[in-house]
Amino acid sequence: MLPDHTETTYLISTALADEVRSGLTQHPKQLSSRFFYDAEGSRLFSEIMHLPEYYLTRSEYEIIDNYKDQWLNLFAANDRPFDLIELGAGDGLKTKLLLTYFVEQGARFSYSPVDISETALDELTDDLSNKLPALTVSPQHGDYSDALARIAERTYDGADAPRRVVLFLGSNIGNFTPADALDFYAQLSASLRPGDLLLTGFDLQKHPAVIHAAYNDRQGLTKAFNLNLLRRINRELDADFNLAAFDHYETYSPETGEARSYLVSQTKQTVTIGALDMSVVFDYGEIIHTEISRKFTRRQIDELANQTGFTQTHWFTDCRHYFADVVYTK
Ligand code: AVI
Repeated sequence: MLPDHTETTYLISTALADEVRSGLTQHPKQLSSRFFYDAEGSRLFSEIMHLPEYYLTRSEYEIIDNYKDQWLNLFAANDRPFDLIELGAGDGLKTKLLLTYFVEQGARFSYSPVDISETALDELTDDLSNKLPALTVSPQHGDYSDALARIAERTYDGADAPRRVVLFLGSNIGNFTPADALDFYAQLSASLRPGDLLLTGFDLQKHPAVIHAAYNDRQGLTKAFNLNLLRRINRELDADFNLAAFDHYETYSPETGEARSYLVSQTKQTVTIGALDMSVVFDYGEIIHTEISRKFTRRQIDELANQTGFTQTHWFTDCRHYFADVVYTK
């Protein structure tokens, strides 16, 4: 039996059950990083964003701070109101900087953060209602396909209809395989109208050692983040993973631009997953692949737009050229 908490927990547990059943019977074993973000996983990721090695957040913060006025001119061109839809908003650390500036400038816009973590979304919404009470916030709990469906179903009438501006910051796109990224952007493109915008944060290829360190920090927070997936499976699917018997291992290939995270079994062991009535045998050193974080070249970013019906119109980068926020126009 699956634990019966709220309806939401039940739905996610069902998705997690399917993932665990299929992922741990494959060779090599794998689990999707989309299950990292329970309350503890979201908390750990917020801490990762402050790590000295995790340059991504600081680089993108610098871009937003430097170009927020240009972004506002772009989003509100011809004084049109806009709907800002943020996919994977998380704790909104960087977006708050943008929202505060837009509100101060008297911009006419609403904000819809979408996130898979209900805790992160509740905290963000509470914080915004305290700090920016005048802002209209419509949070949406769900994954990216729920968000796509919502975007597609929004209908607007009249000459003053808001333009849609979709934000997909933080290199969340890097957690998709190339095929899934193409598919997702093609669907996004199909649900937007001419003139709508998509702004994506891409982590750029750079010295491999800089990238490798970002996913292998000295404090061990990335390790804890990765291992937390096993803790979640223990809690939600009545499993008995011994976290001390698994290690975190990271690779970065400058040839493919992929950082990959693994959990490694440090011993030969059998794990029982009560809710699935299943046991899983791990050999010495056997891995579970848990995450891909892709790093992009400018050419790949151009191609993604060209192949999915967008036109790339603006490119913003930080002073080290580590990260780029790129605007595609529909
Ligand atoms: C959310 N995502 C963009 C992060 C990344 O960099 O791939 C998740 C992460 N994994 C390990 N550290 C951070």
